[in-house]
Amino acid sequence: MKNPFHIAVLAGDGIGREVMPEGLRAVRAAAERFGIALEFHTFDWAHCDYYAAHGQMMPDDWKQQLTGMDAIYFGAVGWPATVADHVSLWGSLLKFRREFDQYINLRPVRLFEGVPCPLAGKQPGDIDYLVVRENTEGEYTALGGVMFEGTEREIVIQESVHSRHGAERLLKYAFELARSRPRKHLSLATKSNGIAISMPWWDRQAEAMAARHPDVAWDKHHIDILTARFVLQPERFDVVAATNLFGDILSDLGPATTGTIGLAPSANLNPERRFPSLFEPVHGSAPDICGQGIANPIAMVWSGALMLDFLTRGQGAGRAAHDAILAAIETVLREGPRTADLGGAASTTEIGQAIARRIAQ
Ligand code: GGG
Repeated sequence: MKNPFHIAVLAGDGIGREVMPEGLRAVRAAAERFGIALEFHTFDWAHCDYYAAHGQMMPDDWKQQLTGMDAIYFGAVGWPATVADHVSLWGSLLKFRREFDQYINLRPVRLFEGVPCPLAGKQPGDIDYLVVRENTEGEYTALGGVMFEGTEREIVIQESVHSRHGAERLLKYAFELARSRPRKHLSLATKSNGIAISMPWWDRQAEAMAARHPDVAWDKHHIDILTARFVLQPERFDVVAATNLFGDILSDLGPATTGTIGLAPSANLNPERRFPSLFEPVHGSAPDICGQGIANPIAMVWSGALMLDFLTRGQGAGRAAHDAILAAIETVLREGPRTADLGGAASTTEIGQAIARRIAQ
């Protein structure tokens, strides 16, 4: 095991700054208990205040500054009152994902005991799946343009990009992940009846990958009915593979069906470890609740658990640290305290402290 692991800490905007201390508290507690040496490096950029001062989200040498880091622990980005959302996102998070080739965005969705489920009749165990989102191409591009701008003839074109390399590596990761799980099932998000070039092509890529994984059962769902099935029949899902935009939408919808998006973690992975991977909550900066100290830190904490697991390749101390964090989350969600999104009145700090106490036990 590396000694120490170097972790870049970027809290970002809004509630990212409020949940980050609690994520660090949990990660530190687990690392201490299981003897994992971590060195944290805090960077005060990749947020909209930096943009206001410098006209860009990050310094020109951001990549050099992050070189040598083993992982990036990231809060949230976006402060639309001062910087347009597409500017802050493309100026920070999307740069990390693309330049560090974090082509897998792994987003677990799980209903916990003690959390009221908005879906009628669903129990923990009925909702327990992983969204594997393609993270570097697809519908997230800045390719296109505007013609006849500002006139009645205005035309906007926005391209999507789907490479064979990108689809193959995403599907290979997703099928292998499905193979490693007890149910061995994969669902592909598609829209091949309406998006008549790229989506039939994705279906064919999935068929080819499925032929290489005969032990994995798979099906495909058009994205419209897939969203309905996430709500009506979530127990059908195990691993869900999706393009960038479809995966983004599904990984907000999924956690909403488990009570709150405040629980949802994510891992932006470069599986080959050529570049640092990035771990962040699925939620954004939430300006509507920022400054009140009521944000749920569990997504940030769980993302920290994914980070420790990935750093140590899911083995030994790192796996134990991950499991201890998850066990502490489970206990706090079952017994309380709770933040406002779950009907409680506890502060962000109180939840973080309660989790850290249980990790240390
Ligand atoms: N912590 C995640 C975050 O800040 N998300 C902001 C956002 O808008 N993300 C869009 C995306 O993940 O593609």
